[in-house]
Amino acid sequence: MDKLERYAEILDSAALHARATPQLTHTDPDLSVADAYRVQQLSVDRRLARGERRIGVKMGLTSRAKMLQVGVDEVAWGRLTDAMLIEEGTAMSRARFVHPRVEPEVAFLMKATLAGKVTAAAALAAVEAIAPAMEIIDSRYENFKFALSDVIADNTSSSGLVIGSWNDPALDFSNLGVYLEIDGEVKQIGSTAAILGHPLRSLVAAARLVSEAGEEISAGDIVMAGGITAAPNLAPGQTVRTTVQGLGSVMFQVE
Ligand code: 0L1
Ligand code: MG
Repeated sequence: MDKLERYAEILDSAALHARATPQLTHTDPDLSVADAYRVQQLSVDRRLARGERRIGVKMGLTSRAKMLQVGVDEVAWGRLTDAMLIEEGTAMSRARFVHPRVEPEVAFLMKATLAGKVTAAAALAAVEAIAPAMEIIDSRYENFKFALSDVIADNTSSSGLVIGSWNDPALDFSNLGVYLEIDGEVKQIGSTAAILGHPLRSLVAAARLVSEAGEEISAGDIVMAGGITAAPNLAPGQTVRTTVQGLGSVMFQVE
């Protein structure tokens, strides 16, 4: 087993058993972004080998605040599988995660292939529908701390997603108000414009980055556009709801 395969096994096992692991860059400070994406691919391959199905991709580090926090000026992406889906209105088990947090997002459902360098108009033409959504991020690293290569290798902390009702993408979704409530109390307020100025820019970036990895976004795929606000911690007993102006609400519970 080579080094990158070993890293993939460590991260996959940490996710599977909900046990935190030390940052890879603590012992391998020169781990490159390219090698980190290879680790991500190898760890997701292990999920697929267990029977999980690829359902799309997620974009991460899409807001200025997150980029500044991690010290980068490029977005990152991760791969989504069906095992990460949490049905809207149901409960997720806190025990399956290391230290989960929730991000309000919007999700795209694709109706056509999107690959390479595309315009925003071409990206929009490939969208079947848009929905209010939440991503559950759960870094597999101790104390939720990582460098860029660490988080990319860790599938950009991707661990769960909840999707609300699908809407016609013809409505202007560039600057919709968003709020995240926990137990009926508003915890975060933002706008879809926090996603790179317009969520379509995230889709354009996704098409480019996924192509650079030799893959594509296909019809039927879900693309999570990226976090809109800071991500609060999740704890058992909470009811979590995100509302996106004009798109509706999406909720889940934590048990
Ligand atoms: O989806 C995201 O923007 C999160 C990317 C990874 C950084 C984090 O875990 O906060
Ligand atoms: Mg996210």
